[in-house]
Amino acid sequence: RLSQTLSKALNDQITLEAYSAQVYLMLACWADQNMLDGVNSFLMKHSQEERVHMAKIIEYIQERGGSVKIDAIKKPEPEPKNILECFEMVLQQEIENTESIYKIVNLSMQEGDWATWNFLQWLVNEQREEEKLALDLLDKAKLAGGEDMTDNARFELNKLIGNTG
Ligand code: OFO
Repeated sequence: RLSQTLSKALNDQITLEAYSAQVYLMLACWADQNMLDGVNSFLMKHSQEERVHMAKIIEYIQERGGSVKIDAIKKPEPEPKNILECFEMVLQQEIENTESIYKIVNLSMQEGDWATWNFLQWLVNEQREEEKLALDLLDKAKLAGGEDMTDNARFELNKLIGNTG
């Protein structure tokens, strides 16, 4: 059975994953309004992935006899000013999420709750992949010219990122 401490930490993580999903939604809508439809579709898909993470943590808490309390999600802001800022925000969000997950991994280790430790390894791997993806997106946006992107570069970047999974 989950300890109170781990239950609280996992509940907070649910809120953080929900917040992540909102950040991606906010960025996706910004992209849509800035003629970045490929970027928009990538970010929309990713927002959905964050909700999947949230749902998996909810299921895990319930499976281990803990209780889930759904909390408020803060407003994601500010909107980015350009594509580089947009992907910087993606990277920052992922780094913060990784740090939070590492703290829970640490807690599970201190308690010798190996089931939770084991469950969290899946999230640790997800975060590693997502941080890498965010760094790649940033590189692609820089190569496309960053803030001074030509229309042609914008077109190519949209195509490229729209096909990124
Ligand atoms: Fe939920 O993985 Fe990103 O933040």
